[in-house]
Amino acid sequence: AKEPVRVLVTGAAGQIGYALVPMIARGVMLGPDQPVILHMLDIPPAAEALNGVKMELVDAAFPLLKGVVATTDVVEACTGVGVAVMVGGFPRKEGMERKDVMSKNVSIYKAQASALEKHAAANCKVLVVANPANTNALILKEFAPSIPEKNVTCLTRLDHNRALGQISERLNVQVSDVKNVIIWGNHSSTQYPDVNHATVKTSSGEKPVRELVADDGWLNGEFITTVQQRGAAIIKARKLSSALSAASSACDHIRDWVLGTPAGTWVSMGVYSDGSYGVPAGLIYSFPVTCKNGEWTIVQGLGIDEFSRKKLDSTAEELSEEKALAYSCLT
Ligand code: NAX
Repeated sequence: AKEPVRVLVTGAAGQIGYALVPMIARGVMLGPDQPVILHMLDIPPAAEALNGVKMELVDAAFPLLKGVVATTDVVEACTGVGVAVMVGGFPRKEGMERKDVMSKNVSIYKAQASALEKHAAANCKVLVVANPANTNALILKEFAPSIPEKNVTCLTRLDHNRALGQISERLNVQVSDVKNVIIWGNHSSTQYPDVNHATVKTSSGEKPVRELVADDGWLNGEFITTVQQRGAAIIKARKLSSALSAASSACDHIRDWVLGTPAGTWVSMGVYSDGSYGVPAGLIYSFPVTCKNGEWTIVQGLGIDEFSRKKLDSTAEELSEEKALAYSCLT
């Protein structure tokens, strides 16, 4: 039998946490034959609720779940973890300045970076979900210099899956037959959902999404804004932000990273830019990636037309500004 992997979920008493921990305990993230020990971290005001989640995990009697640590102690939470899913953060409240929210998250991610660096398992893989996800991941990377930069990523898979979902609804095809959309850039409304290389599996082979949809007006307009604004649409409908879709996409992100992407398929991940596609190096930016042997690689050589170029650049610009703002909070 395999040794259990310790999986950290921060912000585990929150609503994404509540959807995510049972998925991990069922093997959705690391596979149906991989035992896990869940490490759940939250802050003292949420300690009692966190303990309630632990009680429910015990009650659900998950066969793969070999232990649960529920704690408000960052060191205990980080010790020995092989996967860290960072969902905890400081949300933007009404009337708050962007800089104040950034400053709170910078101090959270700085502290948690140090704890992970000192106490996590070697080669720990980190996924940041909490917003501003790209910039929180960048801060975590900066303050955990001994964690390889390849191991620090942020979640844009939810946006990627939303794009697949929109194409599948529009064409009335199975979502599993749609592939190779791309989310470029920031997990924010400046992200660029790109279908120029996306295909659909049909009875007569793979066909480009552009050819099947045959409506560039929709693809260059409403499709993009629907994906960009989907988070806001969910809040409007549910009075709460996306949770089950975020949790499911976080599992997809880690599963593909650890177990590999299928041949001929890429996914979107926020990763440390090496300058590919003219994106400034030193940002955490969402790119198309393939994964093999536990490592992601940016897909190279895709054509970028003029329309796309502008969108890649403007989301990069926003990330550069966020980075500058985050650094201005470090005193
Ligand atoms: P909740 O407010 O329900 O949960 C957040 C939890 O984090 C709370 O229990 C809180 O006590 C805890 N927390 C706060 N500070 C902490 C700290 N320093 N250490 C540990 N835990 C801490 O929010 P939820 O709806 O679960 O969303 C969590 C985060 O995901 C938010 O930042 C949200 O903006 C972000 N999202 C990111 C998405 C993505 O695709 N990247 C999509 C969904 C979501 O909006």
